[in-house]
Amino acid sequence: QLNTAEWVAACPLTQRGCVRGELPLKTKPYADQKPGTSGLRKRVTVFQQNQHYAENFIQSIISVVDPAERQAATLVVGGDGRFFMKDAIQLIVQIAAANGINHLVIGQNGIMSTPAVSCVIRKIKAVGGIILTASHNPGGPNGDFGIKYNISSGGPAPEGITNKIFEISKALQEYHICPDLKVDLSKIGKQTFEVETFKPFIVEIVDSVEAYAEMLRDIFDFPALKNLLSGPNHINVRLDAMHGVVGPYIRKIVCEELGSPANSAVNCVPQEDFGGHHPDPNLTYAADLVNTMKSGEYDFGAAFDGDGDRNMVLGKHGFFVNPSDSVAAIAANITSIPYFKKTGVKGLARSMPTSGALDNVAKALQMELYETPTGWKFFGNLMDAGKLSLCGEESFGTGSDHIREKDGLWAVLAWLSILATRKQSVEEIMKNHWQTFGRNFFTRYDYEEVDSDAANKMIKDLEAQMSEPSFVGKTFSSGDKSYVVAVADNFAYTDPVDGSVSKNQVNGMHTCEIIFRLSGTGSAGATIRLYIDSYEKDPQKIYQDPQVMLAPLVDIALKVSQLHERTGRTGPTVIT
Ligand code: G16
Repeated sequence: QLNTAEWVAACPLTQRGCVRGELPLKTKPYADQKPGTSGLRKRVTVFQQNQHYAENFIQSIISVVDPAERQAATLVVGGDGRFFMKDAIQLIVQIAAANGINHLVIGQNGIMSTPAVSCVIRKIKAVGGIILTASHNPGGPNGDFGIKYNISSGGPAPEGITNKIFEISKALQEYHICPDLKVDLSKIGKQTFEVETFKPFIVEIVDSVEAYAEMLRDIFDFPALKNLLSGPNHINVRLDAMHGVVGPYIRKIVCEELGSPANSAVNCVPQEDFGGHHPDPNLTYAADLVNTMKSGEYDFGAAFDGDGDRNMVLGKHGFFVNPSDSVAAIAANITSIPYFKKTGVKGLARSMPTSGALDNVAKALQMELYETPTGWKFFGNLMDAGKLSLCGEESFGTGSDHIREKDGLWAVLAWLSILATRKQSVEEIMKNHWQTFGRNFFTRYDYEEVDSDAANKMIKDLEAQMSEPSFVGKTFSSGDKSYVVAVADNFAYTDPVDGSVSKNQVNGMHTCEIIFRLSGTGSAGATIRLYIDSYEKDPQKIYQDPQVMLAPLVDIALKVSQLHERTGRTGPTVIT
């Protein structure tokens, strides 16, 4: 095996300085490159310190593009600006060139949000895209990195393809690379390179925001939004990009174009370590925004995650809109968004642990409702088949069939459209919603980085407990509340479009649902999620504090699972 320098020396250079790529480099396969809920996410050190680790995974992704199609293929590449992103992009360029991919479209300086990558893939009809992000996980040299493959629809690769990538990675003995090929990521325009035996290889650096902004102009009523944000009776907004990728998008679209003052947007310069913070838009990690909103100075607040696909919406005084309620409220007010007037509403969907708030709207408005496993990729098939227009997840994801990823800024403009139409506050809109549809009290407890063996054993024992014939019908009590188990199951999903089956998605007790699930996006140990959903339609009871309302169910869930005893934890890391 040659090291890179020896290999370069042994290979003839072409006239533009690119080493021919046909000569493969030897490597050894890794056994742990199985993509999770959304791509391969690991500590940066795993990518940096293991020889050829990143190269192997990139080669495995590119290997799923049919060799016969590569000379006509365009791939979109972009990331959330985190540490190691630029190194990874240079590797993608070198490996794509050596594998005969013809054309890469890359965001300037590598920056492109996950929804923007999805938008560009669709717009230019690329064969797919590679997104460099670990989403809401922390970044920096000791943080996380991630690589994710999206297909030509613009959506995350479905399990059939991620399994194929995994199989290739486990057997990989060599990869192809042009190690001398370097691109200038800062310069907008086309750079062409000669690669022997292939057509000239084109790398096109594009503005990170423009195509995405153009799409939003077509979806929303920009003059109405401009009036809301900068007209005579404008509202005050506070948008926190959390040093993630969405900063440049907020500045260009919300500030420059819709006229919101520059100081309404904070933390808008993407940083490699997200300023040392956790770029996760929830009540714990976006506490700065929550506290600022409590002052009452702002009417509307929102935070976004590292790659710009998640969002958290707050009203004046920090009124929190639970993500499961957020998608339900958007559905109930869908005519405020011009896009849906054009396309019609084909159906609604939510992931299984997401509360049933959306189901109530679907029922009332007689719309089709789909319940999928966790992971945005499951919505893509339904959208491609023309069955789904609007969907959301409890994990702060909201979006529609305008692209095939969840879309943080889209969700914020959707909410602002509702505010502009209804001329009410966020709190009034939500209270009105609960009066009309009833309220699903919802909470999620996250136990991050617990011991994997303990977490797996807990789930296994829960499965065994639930499959005992006497489990259904059992009564559990906490204080003066008692609940009878009506259903106990392990959620499985058969895709209504292609018939593919996803098993073992969750263990749960439905009806007043208590759900236990292991996260698929962590990078170390295991993260246990406990989800609780309880529906209330009595107007006297719908304004209670969810944590008070749900306390007995939390207590029962902890007793049944022995979660604290088994993990040695005394409480969750994050409560939503
Ligand atoms: C990803 C998926 C989401 C999913 C979330 C769940 O989000 O895109 O559809 O809801 O993971 O995460 P977990 O498995 O940890 O519960 P993201 O924003 O991390 O790409």
